[in-house]
Amino acid sequence: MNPDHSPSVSPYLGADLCGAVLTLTLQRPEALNSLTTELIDALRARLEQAAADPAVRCVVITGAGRAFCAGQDLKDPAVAAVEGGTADLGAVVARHYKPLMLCLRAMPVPTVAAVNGVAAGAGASLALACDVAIARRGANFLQAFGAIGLIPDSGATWLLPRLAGRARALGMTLLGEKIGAERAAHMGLIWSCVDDDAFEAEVTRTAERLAGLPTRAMARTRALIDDAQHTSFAQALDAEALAQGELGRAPDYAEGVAAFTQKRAPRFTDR
Ligand code: T3D
Repeated sequence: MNPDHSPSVSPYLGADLCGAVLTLTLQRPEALNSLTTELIDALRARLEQAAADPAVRCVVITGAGRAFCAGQDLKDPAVAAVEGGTADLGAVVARHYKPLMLCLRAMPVPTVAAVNGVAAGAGASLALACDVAIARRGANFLQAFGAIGLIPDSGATWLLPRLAGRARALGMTLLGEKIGAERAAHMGLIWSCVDDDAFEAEVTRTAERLAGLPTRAMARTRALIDDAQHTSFAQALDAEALAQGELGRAPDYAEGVAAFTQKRAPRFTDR
């Protein structure tokens, strides 16, 4: 492990750098890794640290124990619904969830959600906001918001229709039924559903493969695909030309072409 990543900013967040892959583990298994405001902020701080560290070329987010993340910790005093309903959830979303999700979507390296178990509420948003989501066959996704009188947040209203379409987004959020990993993969919510005994190896294989790719191009690809959801075809072509111009001047392109012509494996180092 890289010593820079050994001290934890929160006892509830593990950070382990193995090669160029940083694994961040939500560590509140007794509460299904539900998110306190402290844990949300710690996760964002770790992501910011990783974004600035050239040694990190891929980030994996996972959960300890049987759950990935059960969303907001409903017992956290920060969200306590006092009688009369005066909890300021808007402030929690704006001050804690929004910065976390923006940071995650702007990472300069690929992100992987290793969904080891249930991903509910904001926990599902966290998984679905990663670039590649891989789930154990026994995992499931739950839009838990409606059952407690809330709307889907942490980007869920943006992510769900884009990933699965409006009808499925509404079905999932209004009915609030658990979606198993296999169905989630068929719906296009996640990249893949993997048998339990093959899960860890598949996450490692995928993360190491992503870490070996030209990360700057990966991050630009994510941004272009997200932006293209609300631009015209012509605007998308312009944005692609601009990005390709920049990437063509970056060292990874020269390395990629050199490796191809010399029939060797490329060594990408840019970020
Ligand atoms: O600021 C704001 O609040 C707005 C932002 C909201 C974002 C959100 O995420 S809202 C949605 C919050 N999440 C939920 O509503 C999910 C609540 N949890 C569940 O529905 C179920 O726990 C699961 C379906 C996820 C799993 O069910 P199951 O039967 O496998 O486990 P369990 O027995 O319900 O839970 C095990 C323990 O974890 C239990 O504690 P105990 O009784 O053993 O001491 C349970 O209380 C705890 N736990 C589970 N989820 C949460 C939680 N504790 C706090 N907060 C949770 N979200």
